[in-house]
Amino acid sequence: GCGGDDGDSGSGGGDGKLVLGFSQVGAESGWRTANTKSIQESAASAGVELKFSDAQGKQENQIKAIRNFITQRVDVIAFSPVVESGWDTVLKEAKDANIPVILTDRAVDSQDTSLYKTFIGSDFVLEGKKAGEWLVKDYEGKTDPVNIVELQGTPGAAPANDRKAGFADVIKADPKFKVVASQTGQFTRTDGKQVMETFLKAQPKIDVLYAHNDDMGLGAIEAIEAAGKKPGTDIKIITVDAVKDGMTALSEGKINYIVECSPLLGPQLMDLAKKVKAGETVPQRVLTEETTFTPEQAKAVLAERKY
Ligand code: GZL
Repeated sequence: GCGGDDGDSGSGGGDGKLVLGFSQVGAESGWRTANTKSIQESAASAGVELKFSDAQGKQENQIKAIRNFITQRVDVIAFSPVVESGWDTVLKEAKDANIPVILTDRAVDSQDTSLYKTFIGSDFVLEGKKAGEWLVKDYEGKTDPVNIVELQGTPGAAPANDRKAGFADVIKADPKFKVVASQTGQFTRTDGKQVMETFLKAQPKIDVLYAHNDDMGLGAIEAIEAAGKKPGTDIKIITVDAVKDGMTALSEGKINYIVECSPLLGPQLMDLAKKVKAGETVPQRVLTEETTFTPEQAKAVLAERKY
């Protein structure tokens, strides 16, 4: 706090810096580590004092971190909710403490949108639709059954729920598409590999893998190659994120299509935090810019990719 003993000097760091408490999901994927790097680097260059907490994928750790930020009277709280549900109580505590909250990356299912000032992140349903649209186009004019296996993200997480829904909504247009197996791979390479091994044993014929992120797709590629099959040829693969390792596999033709999900939310987060602290109105929803990639497009941009 400042020199004069005016009791609780209210929010703000000693030197008037904006103090931002951030609760991160964990470090489960290449996307997550790139997202953390973006937030930490942006805070430093924006002169924001960042209190950063890693929840190791547990909601109770995020709730604890948010309560700590309230006790420390940070200026703004931001977090990426590991799952959609169960946030109303702690968000009401932040509101009662008059500390504004910003959602990043993933959404919450709270009906009361006064519990947070803004949500900056991707449209995950659209990402799922883009994945489905590529598949529909790739199999245009064909009539044989297309057996799809799906590696879902973390159960209850917005990207897992929405990428599944968007994809299903598009492929339902043609009954030749059948999701013959769908299971969580927790957004990690390890689990993606293990679940793909069980799919390969259980399914007589797999034509396509739809993985909700690159990391699970990369784990699945190891299982597919260990089974003596060619990823991208014997089994077509669609993933989401477009992190460096995913884009490398795409450029090699081991993945056929990647829907980008940008982790570079740091700069906009710092800008929004400053506006919120200054009491300026901010948009309720800030959508991230992102595109899609084919192998040819991946080859063209691989060298310049930031993450
Ligand atoms: C999406 C993000 C997801 C990524 C995964 O915005 O929440 O979590 O797609 C990450 O790679 O684990």
